[in-house]
Amino acid sequence: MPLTVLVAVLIATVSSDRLAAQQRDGRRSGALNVVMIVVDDLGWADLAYTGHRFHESPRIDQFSKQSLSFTQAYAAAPVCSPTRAALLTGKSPARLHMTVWHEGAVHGGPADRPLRDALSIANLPLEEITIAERFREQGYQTAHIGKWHLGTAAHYPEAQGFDWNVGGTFWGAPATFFAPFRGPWSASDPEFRYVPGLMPSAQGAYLPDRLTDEAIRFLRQTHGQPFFLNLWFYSVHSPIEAPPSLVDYFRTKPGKDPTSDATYAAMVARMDANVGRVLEVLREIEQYENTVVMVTSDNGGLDIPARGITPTINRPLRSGKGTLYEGGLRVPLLIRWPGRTSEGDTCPVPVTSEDFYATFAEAFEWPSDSVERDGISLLPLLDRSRNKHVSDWKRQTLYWHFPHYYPRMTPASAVRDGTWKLIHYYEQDRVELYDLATNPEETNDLSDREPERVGQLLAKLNTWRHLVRANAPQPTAP
Ligand SMILES: [Ca+2]
Repeated sequence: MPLTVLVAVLIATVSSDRLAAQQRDGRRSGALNVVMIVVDDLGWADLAYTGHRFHESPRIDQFSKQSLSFTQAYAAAPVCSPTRAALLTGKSPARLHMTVWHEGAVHGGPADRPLRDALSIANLPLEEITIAERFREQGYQTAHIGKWHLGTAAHYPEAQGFDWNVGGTFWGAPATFFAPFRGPWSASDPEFRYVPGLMPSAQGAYLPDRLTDEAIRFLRQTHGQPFFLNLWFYSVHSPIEAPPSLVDYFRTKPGKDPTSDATYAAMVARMDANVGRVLEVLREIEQYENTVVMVTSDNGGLDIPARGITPTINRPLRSGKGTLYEGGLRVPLLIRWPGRTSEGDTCPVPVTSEDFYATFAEAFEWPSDSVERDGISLLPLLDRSRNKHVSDWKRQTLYWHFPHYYPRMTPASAVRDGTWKLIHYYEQDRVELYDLATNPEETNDLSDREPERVGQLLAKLNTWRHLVRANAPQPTAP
């Protein structure tokens, strides 16, 4: 072997040995842990700190006082799977061609409407680079706990960078929130669902409690090695179920608003208590000051009946899950990043779940690659010295693509540019235009009065759809 090659090999060996040693030793200097908590279907106004007057969320409210609260955070999509895929990859659902939830992609949309749903993939491709894979490359222990909903078994969390998977399957919801967490989904869809990895559980144990038990078990065995915990609660998605004593508490709680549901309120409260348990354990293992903690949701609150219960309303925002109105897209987002965010701070800049990959990539110095992604790093907004000065924030435009039917919704895309938002409906090629600065409720369609602005925004939307090669719905064959 020529000497130069030998030297190169030795250097490479030493470097990889050093990396391996660092990984064995555990914590590299300054390596922060990351805990990402996603609450399924949690609405923008569902928490006390975001203004709900009946629900109780003392632990997350307290956490909001220690973190940076984004007041205009958006989900990448108005339904589950696409937002989750965007969150893990930094790509928009349109670019991923994953624009509807898993079962919706498998079964396709309704056949009796003017359009057929656009094609959507049902499984997050293994070639996609996830944040878990990046963390693991850096020697992190990685755990996914809870809802996954990103593909069949070959695409489960274990295939996307997670050492642990408790509870993650291709289903978007459990048959029941009570142990043994299994059974047929419904009379019309008798598929037998289950939540793996939680047995034994006491009869009647409640799912978010058990998932949190497992998250805590993971945290306690990290022993100083950096970790990424992806805790994706099945709460507060349907079936709307909660421990009876807690439901009774809310049923008899004074001041109950007729639009509030006691069982849903109990679901929110118990999820909140479990978020509190995770934060307590982080303190107990002396990692709270060394851990980035995020709390968010994957889409707006469900404001239509599920098994006879209407879980929530997103007022003053319009509509809810499955639509491109603000109620379907806006979500709570809290980030506590030791050394960056300030306690109790708020940030009004619009951000999206597509931004998390780029944020971690910058903060943790992940290797650059040639992958085209959509999000941008939120670090300038997090840094305490700069988050009051967002005038240098360059991004003005956000896009959504939901070319599918959903109750109250026909296939559509949307663009937000500054404070203006245009929604384009494929049926009848129709648009709506709102000024969110003066009308965040989206009740005053200005498209007839602002034809020039409509033209500009539609051109932007069309350019973007072309750029990401978005799949469009097609006319139903005669
Ligand atoms: Ca969801």
